[in-house]
Amino acid sequence: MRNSPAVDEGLVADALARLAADGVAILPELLTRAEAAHALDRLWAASTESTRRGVPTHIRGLDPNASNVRVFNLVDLDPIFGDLLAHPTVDALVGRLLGRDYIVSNFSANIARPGSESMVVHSDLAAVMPEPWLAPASVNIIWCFTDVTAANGGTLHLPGSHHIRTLAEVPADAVERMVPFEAPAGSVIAMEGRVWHTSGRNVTADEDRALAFAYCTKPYLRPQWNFTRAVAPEVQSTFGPLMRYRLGLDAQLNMPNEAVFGDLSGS
Ligand SMILES: O=C(O)CCC(=O)C(=O)O
Repeated sequence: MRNSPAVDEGLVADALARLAADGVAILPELLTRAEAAHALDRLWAASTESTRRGVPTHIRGLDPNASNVRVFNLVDLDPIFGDLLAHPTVDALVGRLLGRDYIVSNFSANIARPGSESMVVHSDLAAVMPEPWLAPASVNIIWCFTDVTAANGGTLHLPGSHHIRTLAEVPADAVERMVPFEAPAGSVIAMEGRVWHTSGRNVTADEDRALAFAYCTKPYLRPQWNFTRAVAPEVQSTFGPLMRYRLGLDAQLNMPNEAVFGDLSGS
């Protein structure tokens, strides 16, 4: 992943079209199965380290039971996650959807193990911005480290719900109308922030579903994660100017509006 491939322009254009139409897009197999399996190993190691540091992997109120394993602060725990944030095709996609001055709001994982149940129905934009939700202002870039299926807890989402503007417009039968994501390991699922969704139930006997969620937003939305506080200085120092900007590691925040200031990324 350190030597990432060039931007796949066709994939980006196709994903942007599907995001506009449906609110979701699958970018198949950006990682090989071997790379996805390696990322999964790193995620379990990160989970062990996070637990050792005293951060619980089950958050009461977020998931109904402890079969959902949550891992926070991925950027601090392993360099592989910073590499994923910088993946050229994904970076191009997010930049064209939200503007090149987008920021990373959060990067965490949810491993749905057998027996996991659905969380509360929500949209990710509703978590960081009051209604009305009128335009794309965030996108979740979901890295699939395992195959994702209806049975193993593929995220249930309501296609087209990026057109919902207020809480009052969320249909009462939203959950019944939701469909699961299905994608092979190594894929990225791009889910626009206005899409209403919930985690699926993992009804398999022995299959984990491991997803890492890189939540990206317009630069004026306060991030969910304070990377400056959460990421160790020696890890922060490994990032170049663009990633430092995306993670908000420098003194200035909420300044580089391209329309006013031009391209400040240095690229
Ligand atoms: O794990 C999933 O499928 C969805 C998780 C989610 O929506 C969340 O953590 O906010």
